[in-house]
Amino acid sequence: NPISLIGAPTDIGAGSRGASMGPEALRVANIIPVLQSQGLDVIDRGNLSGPPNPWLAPVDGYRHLDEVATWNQSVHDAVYAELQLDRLPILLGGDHCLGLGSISAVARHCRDTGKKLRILWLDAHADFNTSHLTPSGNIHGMPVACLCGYGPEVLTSLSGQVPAINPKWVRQIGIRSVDEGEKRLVHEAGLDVFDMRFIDEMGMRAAMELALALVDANTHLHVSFDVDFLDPDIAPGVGTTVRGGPTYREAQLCMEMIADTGRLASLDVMELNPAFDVRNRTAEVAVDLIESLFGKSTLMRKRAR
Ligand code: DIR
Ligand code: MN
Ligand code: MN
Ligand code: MN
Repeated sequence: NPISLIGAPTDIGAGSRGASMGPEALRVANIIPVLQSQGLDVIDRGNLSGPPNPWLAPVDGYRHLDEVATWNQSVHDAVYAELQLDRLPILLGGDHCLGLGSISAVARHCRDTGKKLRILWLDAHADFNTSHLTPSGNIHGMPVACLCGYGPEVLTSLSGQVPAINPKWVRQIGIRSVDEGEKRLVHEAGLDVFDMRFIDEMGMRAAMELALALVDANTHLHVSFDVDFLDPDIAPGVGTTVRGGPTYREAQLCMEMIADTGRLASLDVMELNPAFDVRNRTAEVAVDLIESLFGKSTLMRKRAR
């Protein structure tokens, strides 16, 4: 399908400022020509707008809940409109709280069309906090929980149905930072987590084979790529680095194996924070990986798997 880029320049759900500059950094790193070089038809819809970041302390366990809801509603509407046009939306974040609006739209679209939804959540973090569990009040630590129905109504109901998704549809890859209470809820909800321990022991290939095992011709595959998924050695430009992430090669393999399914139908590229970056190199690594995700491979391959 043809691609639509949607910029969401905000850091409304994050713990540090600067993810609002992410969409432009990805454009500067040539995301559009790189996708075009893969033979794809690309339209840049420009940036959404929304409330400024008032940078206030949390209230009842949430920072900026009203503003987060407003931003997510406009992300939802923009992503849903592209899906209805049979286009493949790429959300350029922005912090990861906006994965909620994006995936709520995808869930609604899958309900409309009878598609099976699978979500790959590539992240250092599980993003499964609630207002009671969160150590920070930052809503970028809560989108997966909200999608699964754990959260305030204004965030859980964006897709038109609560919960928007079943936790069994989610595969998390690269996880290495989960808060104490969050850990319990992840297990209780039954998320499928391929954490760094799993990847160390079994390898990225085995993790991705299992994560993609049930993807079939009727599957809408959504990838939510938090750039802090990557090891900070190759991706310093994020607000919350966590040591011990996937290397450049492991991340490439992850993207290539997703591309091989041919089922990628929507994408979020989130948490890129140019204020922490070094000469835009994290944006460039992210764009390299996106190129693989959309089918770049070194040689023509006959199912090497
Ligand atoms: C931490 C950090 N778990 C929190 N979370 C995220 O504040 O909830 N950082 N998502 O990117
Ligand atoms: Mn569709
Ligand atoms: Mn993260
Ligand atoms: Mn995240």
